[in-house]
Amino acid sequence: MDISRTQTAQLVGHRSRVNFTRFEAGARTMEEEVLAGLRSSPKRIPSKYLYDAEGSRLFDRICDLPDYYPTRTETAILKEHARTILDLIGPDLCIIEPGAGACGKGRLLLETRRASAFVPLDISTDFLQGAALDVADNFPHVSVHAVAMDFLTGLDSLKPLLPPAAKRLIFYAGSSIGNFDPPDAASLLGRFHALLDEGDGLLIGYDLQKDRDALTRAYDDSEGVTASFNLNLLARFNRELGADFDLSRFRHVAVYNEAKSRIEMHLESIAAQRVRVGKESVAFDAFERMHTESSYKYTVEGFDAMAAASGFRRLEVWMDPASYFAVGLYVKDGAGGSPSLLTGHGMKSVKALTVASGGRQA
Ligand code: AVJ
Repeated sequence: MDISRTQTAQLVGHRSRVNFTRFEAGARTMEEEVLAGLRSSPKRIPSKYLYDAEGSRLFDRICDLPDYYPTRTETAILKEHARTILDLIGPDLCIIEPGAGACGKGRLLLETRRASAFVPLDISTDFLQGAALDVADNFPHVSVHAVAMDFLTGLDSLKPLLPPAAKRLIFYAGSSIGNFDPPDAASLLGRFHALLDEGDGLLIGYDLQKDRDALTRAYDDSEGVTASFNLNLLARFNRELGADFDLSRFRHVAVYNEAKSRIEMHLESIAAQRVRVGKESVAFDAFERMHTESSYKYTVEGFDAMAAASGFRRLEVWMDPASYFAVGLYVKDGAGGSPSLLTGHGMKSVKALTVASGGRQA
């Protein structure tokens, strides 16, 4: 994807600590991408299209569901350990948060007062601009540079914009890394690595392998919110691509693919049918599925290995008592790592630290 235009604006008034940059991408259109996925076999749709305004609203509701353990578990881990985590990297941090949205989790880190700069990144400007102003108002010691960009393709352009600070910390929360197939996850970690200097950190939340029942409950919740979230894809295509999906003729399916350690969301056609999408008519067999999202579940050892292959060494990992979710702190390795990293914090063994996660016991 090419970055065709850049705008930087310093927002006026007393909020001179806030900058806002927008990279506009010459993206392939949604119609092209969706049709390409519907022509392939098996059919698939890029999961990023789940997150329009309505999808983001539904996702926020998912995060509050009793059946969906990841959000509250990660939040509990961060609340309990934020200070320890940030002190392992350094006293004067620039925190870069890809996919920050409303910056909710970034705030948990800023409350420790270990950061002098905050760089939230999000593809959508909807929440970002307001959230950046709010962060600047609430954290007077922090300068905020919000960047609207597709961080999957635009990170190279970010480096020159980063505010000065002693250390950088990329904070990639919410097990978003789990949405990527392993080669893409590894390449994203590689791009994170390229944005950092030796001794800088990566703090990343990822979901852990666990029993199938707990996993399927989390992705096929009893209140049907995840089903609505998945089906909203079709409603979105009806709204934006002039498609004519009948939502009552598709159903949400969540399956744990144990061989690949991933939850898969699908939309299953309940009957043979044809659907118009843009200029094309797409045929579905009865019970044919479209794959709409994967959510990979890792082991600590597996995640460490992937991170190591991208040049990251783990300093520590925190988990809830049920080992449902992990937050790992990695450092970009290299000769001149920071003194604080060389004096005793390296390579700690896996520890399950006590936090009130509310997660179900496996
Ligand atoms: C946003 C990728 C973290 O995989 O758990 C939640 C998305 N999909 N329920 C996840 C999601 C269905 C979520 N992530």
